[in-house]
Amino acid sequence: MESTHTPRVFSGIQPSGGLTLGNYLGALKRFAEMQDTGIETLYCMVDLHAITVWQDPGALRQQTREVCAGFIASGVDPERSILFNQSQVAEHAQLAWIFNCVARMGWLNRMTQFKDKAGKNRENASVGLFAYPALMAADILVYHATHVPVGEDQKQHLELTRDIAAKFNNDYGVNFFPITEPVIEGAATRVMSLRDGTKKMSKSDPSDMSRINMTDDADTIARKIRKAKTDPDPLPETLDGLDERPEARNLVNIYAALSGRTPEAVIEEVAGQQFGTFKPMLADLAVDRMAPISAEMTRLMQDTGEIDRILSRGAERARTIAAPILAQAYEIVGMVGAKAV
Ligand code: AQP
Repeated sequence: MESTHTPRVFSGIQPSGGLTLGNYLGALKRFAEMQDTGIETLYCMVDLHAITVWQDPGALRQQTREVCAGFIASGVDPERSILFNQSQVAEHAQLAWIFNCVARMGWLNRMTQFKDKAGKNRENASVGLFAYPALMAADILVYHATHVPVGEDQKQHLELTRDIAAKFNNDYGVNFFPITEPVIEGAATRVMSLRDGTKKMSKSDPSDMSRINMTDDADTIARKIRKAKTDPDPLPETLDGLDERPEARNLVNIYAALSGRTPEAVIEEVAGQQFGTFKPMLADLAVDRMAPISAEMTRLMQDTGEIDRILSRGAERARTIAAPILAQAYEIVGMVGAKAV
């Protein structure tokens, strides 16, 4: 079913730790670019998602503010975009309950992120971790968002969001929720670990050397790239030559995304080079792009009062969109007293 809703962009990031280069290239950089498309943009620190695994309360507060600083330092403008943390807009959790009742156990059982994160000890995982995708659907659909920029790892959750919207519309005989489009674009939709090219770069990886943190200084960024795992061969003539070389492929993709070029264009330039030549080039580029962002985050974090004010202003703006949509959803479902506007 084609959506007839006005285009609106929504996306979020969990404040479950420090931001990584993966978050920057797969999400933040693209969030900033989407502000220039003329479509309304809403961006969220999804703190309710973060507590699906244990978070120390003090650390969670600090991380939420730091992720907010990361958004702004990456070019998300809190005037042009609505920037806020999820828990300040209660409508997300309220709609999530309805979606818990729309989504089927079988659908959630298929989610690979739950399997990965719960690991072998499924019985001990929180109910929230299992129900996570229904809350994510609510985050998006409580704004009738039509476009969601994300990294490759979120594709399955977005398909579930579409299934939930379609089932709700079908069950209640309405065309109320849009069928959201995932926007997964660019050279770095899946940035891989610097220690293992088959694993996603992740803020919760136990090895700090596996990732570039957005708060790393220039020396640390350069050192991590110098030490990144590679193989002994020179870079090939074409991208096909990287098929069985995940670590090399990852570094080429990162270079492409940071320089705003395609991986094809990069491989043409660097064909035949040894990593001894390519890694310093990549390190220079990464430092050039990332160090100013890190410095800006440090500056912004000196005034957490201002960050808190930005978040509550954003939440107020977000609520003006979410409240009437939630009220209409309640009305459709049959809740007495729901005041649809
Ligand atoms: N490695 C990555 N490459 C490309 N995009 C990525 N994203 C995350 N890692 C990469 C994108 O960043 C957005 C926010 O993701 P998130 O932090 O909310 O959740 P996540 O995908 O679970 O990220 P992490 O770093 O792996 O967090 P933890 O370790 O807490 O689970 C999403 O758009 C995501 O695709």
